[in-house]
Amino acid sequence: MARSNLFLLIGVIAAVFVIFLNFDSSNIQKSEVSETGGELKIYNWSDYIAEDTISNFEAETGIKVTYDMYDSNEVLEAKILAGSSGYDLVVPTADFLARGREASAYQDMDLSKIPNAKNQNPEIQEQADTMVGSDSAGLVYMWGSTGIAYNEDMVAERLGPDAPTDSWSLILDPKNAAKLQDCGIAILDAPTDVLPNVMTYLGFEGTSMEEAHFEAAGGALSAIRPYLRYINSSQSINDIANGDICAAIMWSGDAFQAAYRAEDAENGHVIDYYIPNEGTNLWFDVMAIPTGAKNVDNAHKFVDYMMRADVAAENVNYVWYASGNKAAEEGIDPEILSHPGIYPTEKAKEKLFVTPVYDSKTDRIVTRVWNRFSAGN
Ligand code: N2P
Repeated sequence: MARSNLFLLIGVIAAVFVIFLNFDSSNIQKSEVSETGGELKIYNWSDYIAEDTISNFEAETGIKVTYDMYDSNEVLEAKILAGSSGYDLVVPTADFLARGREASAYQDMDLSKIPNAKNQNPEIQEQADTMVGSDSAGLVYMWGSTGIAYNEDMVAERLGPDAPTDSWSLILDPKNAAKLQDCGIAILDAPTDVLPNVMTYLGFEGTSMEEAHFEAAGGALSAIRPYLRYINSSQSINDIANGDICAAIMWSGDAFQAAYRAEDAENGHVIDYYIPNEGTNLWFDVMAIPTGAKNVDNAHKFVDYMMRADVAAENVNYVWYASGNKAAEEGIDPEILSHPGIYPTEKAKEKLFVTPVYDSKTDRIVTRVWNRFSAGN
């Protein structure tokens, strides 16, 4: 074959190959799009969903989920208020959702696209809606309390049989904190959950927005600051389960997850949780869609999936928080449903309150008091 013909042949073969490749890859892309059903970017609390919920949702819908986690409303709020967080679905606590909506950082949820919204517990949903000032801001995922988790043996060894394992004083009284220092005390890094409860311990209303009450709460926290191992909202689950800390201000479900992890590991640590008799705050975490979300339809599909009774029950059975979903109750482990630390009794409810929506002035006070305490000043 003449050299020029050989080049021509190679050129033709290369061109056919390139056309074939392009044709092939465009086909692959097309079939991926139709198979995947697009994307969804979720930002949720850590330790807040069953292990297989996301993969089951992906398998069922073909939607590709990116799932990131946070452990603080403040971190979520900073991202959402900065705009273009990139998330399609997030789970703020109702007071933070209310503030975010005031700043137009969230869009309405279209409940007509969520048939399983019918499964919601109207009493729970109404409390969140009232706080947020809208009935289409989102659906309550889970709710719970803030209380104290402790290691039965370690605390009894240090404080004796009369340890006040029904009061905030177990941690907030400096005399007790000093005795528990060596086995480790942790506190949630959650000013809007901790400060109001310190106020109830001091005899003020947990719903107070008075500067002097926040200052007093900050002072009480500073008095125990030297005895604290750390201030963090996600580390204490494993640490208390492993016996690395012995008492912690924690959220209800996290404390029960810790108790369960210890039991599972058969490491001999018995972890208990109580709602202090001075009272505590109940909170409601709401699935909500930020303004500017790119995959709004998929966010609705995901919320609808999460609202299915069986899916909601599986999540509760895994994370040990109370569900916003009434229909799920049939599938929830009876031990969880009847546990007063998870679903508080009517009597306990008398002492419970919900942290109010702080205006910007109160928010500044909270931030100042909290920063001073966490810095150890
Ligand atoms: C889950 C924490 C949940 C909630 N680890 C606090 N609102």
